[in-house]
Amino acid sequence: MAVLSKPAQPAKPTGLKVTVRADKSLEVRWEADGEIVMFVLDQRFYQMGTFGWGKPDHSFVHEVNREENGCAKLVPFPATVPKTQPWVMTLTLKAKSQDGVLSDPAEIQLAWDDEQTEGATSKDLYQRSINFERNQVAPFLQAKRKLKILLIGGQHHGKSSLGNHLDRCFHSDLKRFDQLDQAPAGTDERTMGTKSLKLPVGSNEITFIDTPAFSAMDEETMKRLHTLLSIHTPEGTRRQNLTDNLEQDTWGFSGKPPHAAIVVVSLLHWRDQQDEMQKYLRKTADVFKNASWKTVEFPYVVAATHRDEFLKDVQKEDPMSALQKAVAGIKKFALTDHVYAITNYKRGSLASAAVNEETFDLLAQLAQVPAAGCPNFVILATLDFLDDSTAG
Ligand SMILES: Nc1nc2c(ncn2[C@@H]2O[C@H](COP(=O)(O)OP(=O)(O)OP(=O)(O)O)[C@@H](O)[C@H]2O)c(=O)[nH]1
Ligand SMILES: [Mg+2]
Repeated sequence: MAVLSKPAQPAKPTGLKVTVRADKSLEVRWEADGEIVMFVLDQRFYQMGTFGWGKPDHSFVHEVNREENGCAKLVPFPATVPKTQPWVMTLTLKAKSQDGVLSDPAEIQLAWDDEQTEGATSKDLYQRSINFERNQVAPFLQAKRKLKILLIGGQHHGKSSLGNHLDRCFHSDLKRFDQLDQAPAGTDERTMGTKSLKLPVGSNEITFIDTPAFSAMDEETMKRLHTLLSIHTPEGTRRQNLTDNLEQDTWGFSGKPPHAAIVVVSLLHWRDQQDEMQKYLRKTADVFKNASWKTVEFPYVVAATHRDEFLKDVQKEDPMSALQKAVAGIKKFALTDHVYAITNYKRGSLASAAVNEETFDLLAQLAQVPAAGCPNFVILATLDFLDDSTAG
């Protein structure tokens, strides 16, 4: 009697890649060798935070005929999955032979925050701006003090994008054009000199000062950062001009020094260059802790940017836990509990309730710090006769 040989298992597809379009439809591409007639793509959605706990909340199977479609599939976002919730999505791709035998799976995981509708986006941002103005920042601004906040950090961590993000949030309008130049990914340094961005808060304003990158935290850079924290710097000041001239302007007669700073740290840099980032943050924190008169620390918070890319790229793990772990690590090395994970909104994007909340928590924290005893606040009480036009 002839022995029937078992049909061979096809090779697993390779190079599985997914691009997420703005409407969250997926461009899926891969490569495959051998006698394959079809691919089976299994798509599963888990509510963020429940991933790894059992059954998916939604699942879909897509079949791709190799002869007709090759090794690619455009997968629309399913109408039954609400975009207003954060999701973890897994894609499992198997090749199928003529004999109906399936290959081992190639897998990829993606995740993203909730997405508000256009109407909900402007309503939520408007409400948060009003609350911030009335409850958080009013006591400081009512005393006619203009809050000046520095945006500092390494190259391409998202300092200028944070300025644009805050501008869009304060105006409750994510369609606003960029106010500060951002760097296309991978290019040279974008911001070469300090640039102010004044944002309206009721009848007052907060000035955010975008700065050139402070990348390697060597002794020279630390001195320059110290100078930047301690004196008023005219618009357009370049990094190399921040010499240690603290003695010349201790009392800020040429203008008011900044009140606080946002240290901008990309979660992607933190993930990929952790040793380097740990040293960088510790040295930056050292400068803040010893900024003015070496007795009182300079107020700062940390914006951990690229939350969207970070969540999207987490594989085989609950993305929210991975994010919390990264934030905890940044807190430890930046020597502060005030670390907020955000996505800098680009023009035309939709907001996420989670990101709006982190953004306004960061701002609320910043508004608390100067009133609570920043040394510059004490100086300002005596220097309020200064014309604001000199204050930059
Ligand atoms: N996906 C995503 N991209 C971001 C985010 N923040 C910034 N980017 C992108 O990261 C790149 C660098 O952003 P910039 O704002 O120019 O960074 P920078 O720190 O001002 O850069 P320099 O001025 O050159 O030091 C740009 O391509 C931004 O669009 C974010 O939260 N998410
Ligand atoms: Mg910049």
